[in-house]
Amino acid sequence: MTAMRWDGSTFPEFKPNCSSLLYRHLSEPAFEQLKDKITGSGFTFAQAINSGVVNQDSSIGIYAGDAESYTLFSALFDPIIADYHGFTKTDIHRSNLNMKTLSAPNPDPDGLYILSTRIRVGRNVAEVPLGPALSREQRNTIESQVAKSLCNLSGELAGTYYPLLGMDETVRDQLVADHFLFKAGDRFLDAAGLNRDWPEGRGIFHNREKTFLVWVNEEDQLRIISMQQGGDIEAVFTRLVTAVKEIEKTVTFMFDQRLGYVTSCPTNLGTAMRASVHIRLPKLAADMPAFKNIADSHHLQIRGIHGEHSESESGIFDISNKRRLGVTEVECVQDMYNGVVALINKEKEL
Ligand code: ADP
Ligand code: CIR
Repeated sequence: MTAMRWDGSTFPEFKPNCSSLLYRHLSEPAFEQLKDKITGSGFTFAQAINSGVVNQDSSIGIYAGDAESYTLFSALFDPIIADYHGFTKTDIHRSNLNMKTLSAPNPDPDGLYILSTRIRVGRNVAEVPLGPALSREQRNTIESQVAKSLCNLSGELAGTYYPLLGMDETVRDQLVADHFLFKAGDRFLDAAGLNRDWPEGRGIFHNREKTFLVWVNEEDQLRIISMQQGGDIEAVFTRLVTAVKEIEKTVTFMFDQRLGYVTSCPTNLGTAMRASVHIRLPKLAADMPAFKNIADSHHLQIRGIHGEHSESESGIFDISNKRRLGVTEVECVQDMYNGVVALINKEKEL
C-alpha cells in the first residue's frame, strides 16, 4: 500500500471547507519555524502533518513519530492539544484507576437503549519510535514481544494471538464487522505512514468470549480493549484495569510526566482511554442540535456505528468521552456515564 504524499517544502494548501485542528492552528510563521526540523528517529515535520494535508476532511490531521515530536514540534502540537483536551502548557496529567472512586451503575438495566460497552486504552512500547516512524524490523519485534507477553495471561484474560499475515479474509472481515478488529486501508493512517508493510507485524489477541482484546501495531502499538454486551460499565472498566496491570508486568510503556501515555495521535495522550457505548437513540437522532448540545455539555464525542469516520445506522451511535488528557481514567468513564444518563433521560422525554 503506498501512502499519498505532499513534499513538505511549502505551506500546504487548505480547501475553504477544511476544519481540521491542523488547519486551525498551523500559521505560516509556525510552518517556517518547523518545516526543516527532524527528530532523533528521523521523523520530519512533513511526515507529522501529511495525513491532514492529503486528507482535508481530517478532524485533527497530525501524528507524532516519537515522544520527541511533541517537544520538537510543540509550536503546533501544544495549541492542538489545548484545543482538543483543554490542557495547557502548565497542566500536569493525573491518573486514577481506582474502581471504588467510579460511580457508574448500569444506566440501562432493562437493555432498552445500550447495546454494548467498550473501554480501550492505547499504549506504546518505551525506547522505540511510535508507529509512524517504526522500521519493519522494529514493528515485527514489538509484535513478537507483545504476543509472547499476552499469551502468558491467565484466567478470564487467557487467549490466543492471531497475526493478520495469513489470516483468512472472510475471518478478518467478520471480526471487523462484529466490531472486534480494526479496518484495513484507513486513509488517515495510510498518509501518516501507519500502514507501511501491511499486514505484516499486525494482529489481534483475544480471549474466548472476545471480552478482552488487544490490537497490535495499528495506530498505536497496543490497543487494550475490554468490551461486552449491555451497559455494565463497571465490569468493563474493572476487566480493563486488571488487564493493563497484568500486561505492565512484562511490557514497559512509553510515558511522559506531563503528557501521560504517549500515543501517535494527540487526541489519545494522557489516559489514552476511550470509553464508549453503542446506544440506540432514534428520537434524539431526529433532533441532532439537541443531541449535540447534550453531547458537548458532557464532553462526549458522537461516532457512527463502525467507529471513527463512519455513519450511524438505525439510530445507533457510538458515544464516548472526548477528553483523555488532564483527566483521570475514572473521570473519562464518569464523563461517558454522566452523558449517557443525560442522553437516555432526554430520549425518554421526547
Ligand atoms: P478506537 O476506539 O479504537 O479509537 P474506532 O472508533 O475505529 O477506534 O472503533 C473501533 C471499533 O470498535 C469499531 O468497530 C467500533 O464500532 C467498535 N466499538 C466502539 N465502541 C463500541 C461499543 N461500545 N460496542 C461495540 N463496539 C464498539
Ligand atoms: C483525523 O484527523 O480525522 C484522524 N487522523 C483521526 C483523528 C482522531 N483520532 C483518534 O481519536 N484516535
